[in-house]
This record gives sequence, C-alpha cells and structure tokens, in this order.
Amino acid sequence: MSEYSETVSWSSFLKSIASVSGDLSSFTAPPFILSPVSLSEFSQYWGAYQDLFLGVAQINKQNYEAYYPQIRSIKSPDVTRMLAVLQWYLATLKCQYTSRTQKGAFEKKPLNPFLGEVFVGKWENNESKKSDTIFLSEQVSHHPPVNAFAVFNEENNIQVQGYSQIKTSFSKTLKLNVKQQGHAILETNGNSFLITFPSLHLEGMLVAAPYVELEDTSYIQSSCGMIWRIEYSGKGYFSGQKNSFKANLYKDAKAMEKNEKPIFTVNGQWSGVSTIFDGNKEVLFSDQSKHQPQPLKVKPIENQHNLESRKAWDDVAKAIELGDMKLISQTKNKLENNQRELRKKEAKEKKPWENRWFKKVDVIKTKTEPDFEGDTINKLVALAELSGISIKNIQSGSKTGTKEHKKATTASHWSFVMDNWLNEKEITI
Ligand code: 0T9
Repeated sequence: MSEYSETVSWSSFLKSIASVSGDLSSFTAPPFILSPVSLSEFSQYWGAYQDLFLGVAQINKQNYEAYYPQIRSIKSPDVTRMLAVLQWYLATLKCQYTSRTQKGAFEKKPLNPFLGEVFVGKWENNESKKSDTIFLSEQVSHHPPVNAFAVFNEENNIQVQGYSQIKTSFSKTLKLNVKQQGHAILETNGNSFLITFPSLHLEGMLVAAPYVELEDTSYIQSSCGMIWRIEYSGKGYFSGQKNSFKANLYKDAKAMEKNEKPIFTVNGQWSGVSTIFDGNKEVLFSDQSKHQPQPLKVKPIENQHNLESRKAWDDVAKAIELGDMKLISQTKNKLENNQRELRKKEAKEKKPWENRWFKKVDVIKTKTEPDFEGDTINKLVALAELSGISIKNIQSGSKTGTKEHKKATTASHWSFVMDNWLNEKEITI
C-alpha cells in the first residue's frame, strides 16, 4: 500500500478507469503515479547485463563445459548456449519488469513516446570502439504505439533486435491486463533465437502501489532446434513467491507438444534465485543478485538531437518531478500539439513520416519475393516454422493452431536496417 491510496485523486482516478475501461493514454492520472521516463527507454534492458549478453557470444566447443561447472549433464555447446540465453533473458526480465519498482517504490505510468522518438546510448567495454555495445530504440508508430530496438556488439558478433506493441485493458476488478505483440531475435555466430513476450498484469492498483506480474507462457526457439517453454505465475502457483517461473528445455517443438521429458527444468524466481534439475538433484542455476546491470551511457541533454527522448521530454519530466499538475499538462500539450501540427503538415504535403532505422516487412508477401531486405526476417520465418509459433500479427507466442491465427490476415514485422544506422548523419551515440 502506498501513502496515496486514500487520496481523493487516486479514488477518482480509479472510478474514471472503472467507468470507461479502455485506452490508458486517455486518462489523466494524478502526478504521483506519473513517471518522468519515456517508454522508449525500456528496451535498453535487453542489453543491461553486458556480462551475460556478451557471454552468450563467447561459448564455443573448447569452453562450453566450463560455463556451468555445477551442472554435470551438459553434452554440447548448443545446450550451454540455451542455458546462457535463458540466464541472460531472465536477467532482462528483472530489469524490464521489477527493478524500476524496487525499494518500496511502485510502477508508474511512463511517458507515451511520440512518433520518431529515439533513445540511444552505449555500453563501453574497453578502449576499442568495436567492442562497445550500441543501443538504439525508435518509436516506429504512435497509433498503436510500437517501439523497435536493436542492441549490437560488432567485436563479439552478437545482436538482439525486436519490437513491442502492447494492448491494455482493465478488468472489472480494476486489474490492468497487458498483452504484447512482437518478438525479439537474438543472433550470434551463426545461431539465432526467437524470443516471444509474456502477458502481464498490474497488481496493487486498489492500494495505489502497482507492480507487474508476468503470466502465461513465452518461448525461446533456437535455430539448433531446441526450445524453452517458460511459464510464469505470481504468488502461490508453482511456489509461494511472486515472480515465479518454470522453464523446460526440449530438444525440439515436437517433443514439447508431446510433453516428452525435458532435457532440463529450471525453477524459481526470475527476479531472484533459480535452480536447475540435473539428473537427480537440484543445483543453483542463477542468482540475479550476483549480476549487476551496467548503466547505459547516454549523451548529456545539451548534446542531444530534438528527437532524442530525454531532450524532447525534458520540460515535462521537470514538471512531473515538481508534481505540478498544471505545468505537466501545459508542457505535455505543447509537445502533443507540435506532433499534431507535424502530422497535418505531412498529410498536406503528402510526405508521410519516414522511420529511421527500422523497416516494416510484410512476411507473407516477401516470402514469395526472394530479394527482400533483412536476413533477420528470414530467420524469423524459419524459427517460427520450427516452433509452431504464428508469424501473424497476433499476441506474441501464439501457436499456429489457434483461432486467432486462423482469423488474422496480416504478418508485418519491424526489422532493423543496419545500413540506415551506418548512414545516420544526425543522431550520434
Ligand atoms: C515493453 C515493459 C512493457 C513495455 C511496459 C504496462 C506498462 C507499459 C508497457 C510491457 C518492455 O519491454 C517491458 C515493462 C513494463 C510495462 C509497463 C508497466 C505499466 O504499468 C505500463 C502501463 C501502461 C501503465 O502505465 C499503467 C499505469 C499505472 C501504473 C497507473 C494507472
């Protein structure tokens, strides 16, 4: 419970939600629940654990047995890589979904990015530029909001890219339910992995202290055939703890569908400790407290481009920090009116906004045109086929057998265009 739970502003906010139930962006929330951080910053967490991220790229035939000395039954570099990918993924979950709300704080409503908003930075690893990890995030659509991102390290030959689009709805009990569309694709040294996104909901709304709990299932399908099925639950299902999960590693999607015995099972809290069942005993798999996220290096606001998130939202962020409702809506309106004017101008001149580093690729159409751009899209199609996961524009991780899959007609996905970044003239890291 937060100190705000009994305030008039919170209860009237809850009432307005209960009566309309719909698009969150249309509500005026009380200032204490507003975050000065834009949603375009959230995808940085894919790279926050540099040790785990780069660690995935370094696995080879010579060293794979040394990665998890406590686990005896690892038989190939592919298995080590699956474990390392899961470990990195779990760490990113912690960053994406809980770190912001620790130490007694709670989830706040992030700023809603505008079309073309970017957020960029890097993780410096040592002297050479090639060994830096670059992070790019771009708001590729405003209605509906879609954020695309890429994290890459040239020297280590590893890259993760993807995009996320969320759909929110309130239940009658004022639970905020969030479904995600999109995916992430990790590529390193000839291996690729399709990562789907879990559904989530916010708990604690009634007491004005919301926090995220993940639910349902997500998958990590590897080009080597193996697949992780990760199931999430809150307090009380697999264990008495919040942020619980259970991940099963299968040799392929067929074995998963048939519920064959998994190669490995990992159990625990994605925000804390998890263990792995090895032969006949449970050993430690991952302890999140042993890994520290590395802060992203971002240019000071003075040196930023107008499209860069922190510069563009600076006035609004300051108003939020002051808790000044009037100033918040003044500064926000200014930004939003500017955006509306821009869209009008573009419509009049018939020059629609052009995305910067990402391109929307129609997978159904391009499948028959072999010369389409973006090798990663080929991988997406291949990995989806291996896993039985739908390639259409429906909830992330839905299977091809579902009604939604049969009903859906489009399959367009955002893909990173490296050349556009290499030719970028205005925005620097
Ligand atoms: C993609 C992530 C996503 C975005 C956020 C639901 C949420 C917006 C989407 C799914 C990232 O990779 C992972 C993490 C957290 C998600 C956010 C948590 C959250 O509360 C917001 C929603 C839209 C709200 O702002 C709810 C407002 C509420 C706190 C007060 C009314």
